[in-house]
Amino acid sequence: MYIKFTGSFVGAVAAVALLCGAANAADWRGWNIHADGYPNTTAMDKFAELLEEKTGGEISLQMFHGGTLGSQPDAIEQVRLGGLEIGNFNLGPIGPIAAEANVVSLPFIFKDVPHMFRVLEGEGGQVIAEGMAAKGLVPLAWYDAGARSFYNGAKPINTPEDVTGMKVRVMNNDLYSGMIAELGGNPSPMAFAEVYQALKTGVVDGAENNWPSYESTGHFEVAGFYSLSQHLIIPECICINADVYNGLSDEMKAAVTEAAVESADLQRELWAAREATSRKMVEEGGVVVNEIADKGPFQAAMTPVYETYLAGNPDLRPLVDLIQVTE
Ligand code: GTR
Repeated sequence: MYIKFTGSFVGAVAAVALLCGAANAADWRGWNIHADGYPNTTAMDKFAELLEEKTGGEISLQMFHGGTLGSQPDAIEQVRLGGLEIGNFNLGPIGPIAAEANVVSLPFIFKDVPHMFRVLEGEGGQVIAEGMAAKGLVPLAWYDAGARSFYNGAKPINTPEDVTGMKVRVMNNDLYSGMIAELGGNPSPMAFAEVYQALKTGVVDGAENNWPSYESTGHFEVAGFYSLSQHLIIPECICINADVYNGLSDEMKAAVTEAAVESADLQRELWAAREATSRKMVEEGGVVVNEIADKGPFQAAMTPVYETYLAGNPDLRPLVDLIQVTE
């Protein structure tokens, strides 16, 4: 068989793999919380396809969607320990493990999604990625998860006082519990899969999430007031077990990263479209969308959350400052 090695690096890898057969093939397993048709699900499937293609079949990835392999905090541990190789994770539940990554969970830290990506693509992203890698999770690429806002069944939220006494589901992260407590509410950390029932049965009064998750989970059916607080803009990653990643040749590392970055490009495109369709869908379903005229009081109430974070991580003040001065 004659194979011409003049193509791209990826072509060369594929050719070498062909010559060697699939003897060294690695079978990876990946975790994702979302349902079929969700941007992340489609993009992770694309990642699996690209991974196989770009490594010439040396690496294959079987994706497990819909959180079938467990809750997000458990899956993060699994990837850190090597029980799973890959996950599409929100940085929220990674924050308690890697303090650098927790910076993105400070309410109102990012002005908007483009600001978040500018930070991630610069020195701030480097610091966050190194902090995560030191804890066993290497981020290969960043996904978009939009902005999170409050929703509940009883009334629109316009001021922090409207949250007073309200039981609000949050992801597992003390910063989020602190955020709700500073607004006068009662935080209720809970797995994503349990939120629908909790809202329906009144175990919680409200929750917070982006448009696509609010819609795809059916939360809008049981909590019909969506108030645009946009208090959190949290990135997501395609994250890989650090030992698995570090054990790859430079060529394989490049192929794996290239597949992740192309998957992220697709995810961000699909995300933009889905945000609009999800919003339209829930509005047609009767959801009352509430613009908050002045988000200032919500932001002002977050000062103690920043102080707690910085008191526990004084060395991360430059990272917070860097994000705040990034245009
Ligand atoms: C979604 C996110 C999930 C999960 C979920 C939650 O927006 O994509 O990874 O973090 O929110 O609220 O638990």
